[in-house]
Amino acid sequence: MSAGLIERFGKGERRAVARAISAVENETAEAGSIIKEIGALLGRARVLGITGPPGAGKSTLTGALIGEYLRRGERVAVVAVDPSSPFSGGAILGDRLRMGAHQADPRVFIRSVASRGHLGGLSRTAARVIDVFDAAGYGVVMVETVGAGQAEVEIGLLADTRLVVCPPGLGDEVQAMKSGVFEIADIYVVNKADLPGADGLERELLSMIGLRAHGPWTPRVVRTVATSGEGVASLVAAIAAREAAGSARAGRRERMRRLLASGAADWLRERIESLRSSELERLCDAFGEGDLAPIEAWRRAAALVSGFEIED
Ligand SMILES: Nc1nc2c(ncn2[C@@H]2O[C@H](COP(=O)(O)OP(=O)(O)O)[C@@H](O)[C@H]2O)c(=O)[nH]1
Ligand SMILES: [Mg+2]
Repeated sequence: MSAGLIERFGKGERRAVARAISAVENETAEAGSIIKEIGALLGRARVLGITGPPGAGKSTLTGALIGEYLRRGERVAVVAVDPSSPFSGGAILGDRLRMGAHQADPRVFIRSVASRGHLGGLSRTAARVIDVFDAAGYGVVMVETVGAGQAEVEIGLLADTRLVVCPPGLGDEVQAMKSGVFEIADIYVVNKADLPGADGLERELLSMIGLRAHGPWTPRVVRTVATSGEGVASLVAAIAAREAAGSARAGRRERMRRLLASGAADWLRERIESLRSSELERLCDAFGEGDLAPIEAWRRAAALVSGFEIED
């Protein structure tokens, strides 16, 4: 199948795209050659992460964003990460209906990925699926995940721009948003802005943003009514501003860097926690006594368990 894959991608053959996705998702024998073959085509897509509590309107908003990007001449792919069992397609079916208006459009590709069965590997699988869409010429790839779990943290690593969708009326949940994965937001979307409480929520989010230190990008708040499309053009403008600010420009290599950093950190933690060696015990003691600067202790621990001397 991989013979002529690039050609078939070029012709917009959906079956070739679907088959390549299944191969990388299931890590079949041909996955490796597909990944190699598409290597030269990568790095053009912008990846949007869309997360938020169930019922926030993520799928409706994703559908509205698809429409807006199509109007701007883009081809759009969606990766819907279903948190429920891979055997119950209900949630996926509902989401497909909500994005349904675009389902038949040849410039749109919607794909569901089960989050179960990929323990610890969801981000890697999703990264490969994103690569296939990228190679196939989808300029915008949206990844929808639900809730505030590990999946969101992992997907957050993959997205160039992270949207957190929050509807009014959550009350205490806004407090919860102040910690945890909601801190990954580049743009807060106050969806269901047609409902009471949107003003208050927007003010709360703005003051929350004002209280925190930021890097080069200060998160924005955008109000939308996904069901009518109101505010969706402004949201796309905010996403474009974020992309133009350079914070998201590094694209795929930055995604890979974040994935590497996250995987390496997990690997190091596991090794340091499990290794029993007298040298490491001495290091723990010295660290506990305050004899070592933290950074020096970290460097030594990393060097000890990885077996390599770490250069300055
Ligand atoms: N009033 C109102 N309802 C909305 C809006 N956006 C989505 N909904 C409704 O909220 C419900 C959940 O939407 P859905 O997109 O499935 O949310 P998800 O679980 O976050 O993907 C559906 O009944 C939508 O029609 C909005 O802006 N205003
Ligand atoms: Mg949904």
